[in-house]
Order: sequence, then C-alpha cells, then structure tokens
Amino acid sequence: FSGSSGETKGIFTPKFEDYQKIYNEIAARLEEKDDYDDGSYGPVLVRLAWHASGTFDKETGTGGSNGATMRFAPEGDHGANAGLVAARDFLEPVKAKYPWITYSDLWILAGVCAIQEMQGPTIPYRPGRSDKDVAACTPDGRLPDASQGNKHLRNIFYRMGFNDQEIVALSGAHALGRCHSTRSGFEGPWTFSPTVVTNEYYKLLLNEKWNWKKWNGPKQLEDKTTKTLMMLPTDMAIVSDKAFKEWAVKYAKDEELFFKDFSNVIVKLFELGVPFAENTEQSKMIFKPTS
Ligand code: ZEM
Repeated sequence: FSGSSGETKGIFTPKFEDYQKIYNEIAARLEEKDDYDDGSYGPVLVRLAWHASGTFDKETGTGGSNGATMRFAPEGDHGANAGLVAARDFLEPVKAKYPWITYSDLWILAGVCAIQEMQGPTIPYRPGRSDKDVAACTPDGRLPDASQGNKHLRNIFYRMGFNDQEIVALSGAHALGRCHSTRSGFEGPWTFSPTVVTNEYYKLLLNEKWNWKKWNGPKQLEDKTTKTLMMLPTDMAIVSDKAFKEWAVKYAKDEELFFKDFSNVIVKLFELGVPFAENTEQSKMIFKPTS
C-alpha cells in the first residue's frame, strides 16, 4: 500500500486494523451525533460518497472518488452538492485524529461505514485514493438532475459505465435520508425508515399511489395515503420505464437480491476512476459492523 497522504511524516503503512479503527471512529460519531435530521448523519455521508464518485466520465477518465475535489469551491458550490458540507464537517475530527488517511479514501470509507451501520449489506473496501488539487475539479452538470426522466438517467449513468440494472439498484439508496428545501428545493423523505437500508423504496414506488404535490416548490410527488413521503421525477422514471421497472419489481419482491446487487454496484461506484495498486482486487477489506 502506498497511498498515504502528503501530510504523513515518516513511514507508516496502514493495515486493515488501522482502517477498522477509522471505521469504528466514524460509527461512534454516528451513534453520538444523533440529533441531526432523522437521527443520523448516515444518509448524508452516503450522499457525500456518491457525489464524490458520480462525477466519473469513462471517456476521459476524469472525476470519480479519487481526488476529493469537492473540498474546493468550484465543485463544493455546484448546486448538486448543496448541504454536503454537513457531511464533510462531520468527518473533519476523524481526519484530524487520523491525518494519514486521504480525504478521498476517508469519504468513501464513511459511505461504507454508514451503509453497514444503517443495517445495510457488507460493502468491501479498498484504499488507494489520493487527494488532488483544485485544478482537478470536475465541471458542473455531471450529477443527475432530479427534475428529468429516463433518458437523462441513462445519459448520466451510462457515462459512468453503468447499465439499466445498476441504475435501478443504485436508486434504492433513496430508502435513505430526505430532501431539504434549503438544499435541492425538494422536501421530505422517500420512506418511513430513512435511517435503515431496506428495499422499501421499490415497494413504495410500486404499491403506493403517487400524486403531484400541490405547492410552490419544484415538481415532486407525494404518497396518496399519508402525504408525508415523496418521490422525485427521476424516481418515477424507475417504474415508468419498462426496462427499469423489471428490476424494480425484482428488488421489491426480494430484499436479499437487492442487498447483493446494491453492494456490488456501490463497490463499483465507489471505485470509479481510482488507480488502485495491482493485485488489490482480490483483497478487499471487510469491516466488522459495530452492532
Ligand atoms: Zn440521491 N438525491 N439522487 N442518490 N440521495 C437526494 C438525496 C439523497 C438524485 C437526487 O437528485 C437527489 C442517488 C441517485 C440520485 C442519496 C443517495 C443517492 C436529493 C435531496 C436529491 C434531489 C438532496 C437534499 O435536498 O438534501 C438523483 C436525481 C439521482 C439519480 C438517480 C444515488 C445513486 C445515491 C447513492 C448510491 C441519499 C443517501 C440522499 C439523502 C441525503 C440526506 O441528506 O438525507
């Protein structure tokens, strides 16, 4: 392993145990700081890891989780990244305590930790990302726009190298967290358990009736039964597009299948554009959840 950060003094080669320590530290902070949103920073940590990774462009090899360029204003200020400063700030004390880890490895480790601690599937992890400077910031517009439909989703996710099944599996992350009118303009959670990884997103999409919400904000849907849940226009594309819907039906019926496919696609997402050392593919780290 040779991906330690520039700040490291002397020679320190971190091992699995060192990463597990950081995992445990993040898990302890998640437990401790339970006054945020629905009781956890977990969802916003997952979103940070996703937005760090989802800028990848397979044609040019630019973007992706290598670099952590969202630390810099040009990228941090992109509309899609509004509010993610909460996740970055949450991790600052961890970075201060373990300065040898790069921001880019830390943000992805935090995404892995958040998913596992919110009772999600095991997410194998590989370190090896290095932090880049401001010049590596990606242009605005690489992350999906929630007001659009199936064609846009395919354009954005095919650019990262994903297929239809993977787009649907990734979308299940919206079981977690919520929209904030102060960030994206949209408002509300997708599920009744926004701090637990489940296949509820697909179940609700397919089994609930969704109506346009009557309000002054951007176009979003609300559930007919309680009017407390929401779906974005892009979420509805997951059930209005025939090819997408086939996968949504499978994931709604079979949470085990969803967990397996979600883990695989998250690992792929989190590794986009990262120049890992040779022979690390077969030796990914599996962290032990704290509960
Ligand atoms: Zn999201 N996402 N996302 N997403 N997302 C939001 C929140 C969260 C889209 C999108 O526009 C939005 C993926 C895919 C897509 C999470 C994870 C993942 C919000 C609300 C919007 C508008 C932001 C706010 O107001 O705070 C679109 C269009 C997507 C295309 C398919 C993928 C892939 C994800 C992970 C694998 C998570 C966890 C949240 C909740 C964040 C929070 O703060 O609670």
